[in-house]
Amino acid sequence: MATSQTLHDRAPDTRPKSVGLLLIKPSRYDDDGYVIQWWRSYMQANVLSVVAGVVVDAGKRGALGPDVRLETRLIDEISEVVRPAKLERWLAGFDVAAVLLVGVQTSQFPRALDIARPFTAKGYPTIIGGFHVSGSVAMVPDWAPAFRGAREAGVSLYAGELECGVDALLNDIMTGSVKPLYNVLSDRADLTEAPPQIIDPGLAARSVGRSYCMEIGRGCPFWCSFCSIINVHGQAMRHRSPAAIEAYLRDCAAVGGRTIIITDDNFSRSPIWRDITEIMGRLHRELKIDWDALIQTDALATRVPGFVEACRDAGVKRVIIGMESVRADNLAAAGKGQNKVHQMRDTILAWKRAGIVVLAGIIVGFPNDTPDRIAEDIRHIQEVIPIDIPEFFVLTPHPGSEDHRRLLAEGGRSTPT
Ligand code: B12
Ligand code: SF4
Repeated sequence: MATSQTLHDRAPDTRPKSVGLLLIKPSRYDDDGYVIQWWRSYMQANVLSVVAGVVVDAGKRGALGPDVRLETRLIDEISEVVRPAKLERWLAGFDVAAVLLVGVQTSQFPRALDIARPFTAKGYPTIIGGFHVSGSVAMVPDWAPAFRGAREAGVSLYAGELECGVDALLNDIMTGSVKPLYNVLSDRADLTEAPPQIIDPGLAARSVGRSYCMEIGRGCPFWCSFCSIINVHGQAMRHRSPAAIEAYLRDCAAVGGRTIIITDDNFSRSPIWRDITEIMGRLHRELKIDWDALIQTDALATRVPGFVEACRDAGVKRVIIGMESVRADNLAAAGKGQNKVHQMRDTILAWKRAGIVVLAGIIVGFPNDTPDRIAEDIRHIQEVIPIDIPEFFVLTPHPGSEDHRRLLAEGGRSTPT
């Protein structure tokens, strides 16, 4: 039952003195129902370090009350087995404890619920946040029926960015009054003031190349209809301060971090790409660090004057491009008219001339696609477009995307979870 009590209303001797927050980034099930796990993850989970940074900062600011000891435990299930009994023993060591299921995407939501159940059964407040909840609440008018499973399991949902509602959530955790839903979607975090993401060498060690993710900003100015980013993080480009990014990179370097995954969806559209590449180049010279950085960007990025060269000099070794299709009709259907089929080859060659490995995302399953057309497209890519690593995805209308909204309006159904 929700109350309006705040921590500061309590008599000092009844205030909790220790808080344990268990942060889990769930994996997902494969087609046979097994949890997908790897010895090492492809890259460290950015959202874990961002969410941990926000709660640790709230603790330092006194949002948990005075003299409260906060401990966090971070698990990325892609490379670590979640053992509820062991974790419950950890949670039991605190006056107050809660479980945060972080960065939960649509494909991970069923797994997140299964992880949550043993914890809610023991009475621990358990909250799920991330793109599935945010995208659904943002774009599906009648989203609640699809979340019946969460309601029945006693799991709370959080829609929006944690920076915008962390104090209220922590207060409710501390006072035992966690609500079924938090919706802060009408707010967007001012990232120039945002707490830094934490640096966790333990998590990095569980990823290939001991990678550290780095979030420079959020948002993308384009309109692709399969994408939920624009409807959750928005089309305005927000960014952290260059000084904060420099401090983060220095801290990564201090613990031996060299592999940096820049998780921004579209680095070339970040208003501070020049600052960031300059900082990385400067640290490379000053600290003698040979960065191995990965970026994501759009296919037009090679036309931004100086961008490719600045990335090369900053230590970018791999670029992911959202190529999506080699068919103009597919690109038009996806609202991705900014990608020009006839420019693709030159785009890829520009990156390769700079010595940067090109990974390109290609979507199959557009309305006009047929097996024969897809086979023809693959041949065309092999013969004409010199991508190093093509990654194929099946077009999927994720909640939060315009495709999903339109299909629902046309009579489709959001999958119950
Ligand atoms: C990097 C990335 C990846 C990386 C992950 C690497 C890593 N280890 O971090 C890789 C390449 C592996 C990946 C894979 C996939 N991804 Co991806 N990815 C992203 C990307 C670009 C950044 C994620 C991120 O860190 N964001 C920054 C965090 C801080 O933002 P956030 O998640 O919104 O978190 C905030 C709030 O949600 C909230 N919050 C989050 N968790 C919690 C928890 C609690 C308790 C609370 C209170 C609040 C809270 O606070 C946070 C801070 O404000 C996003 C797009 C984006 N810009 O977010 C796509 C995105 C998340 N991916 C997406 C998809 C579809 C996929 C794939 C399914 C692609 C595919 N077809 O294979 C796979 C799925 C992987 C899987 N295991 O199932 C979609 C998800 C859509 C959806 N509805 O699920 C996104 C949104 C991209 C898009 N175009 O729509 N991805
Ligand atoms: S360019 Fe990428 S991030 Fe931007 S809207 Fe399109 S798919 Fe989403």
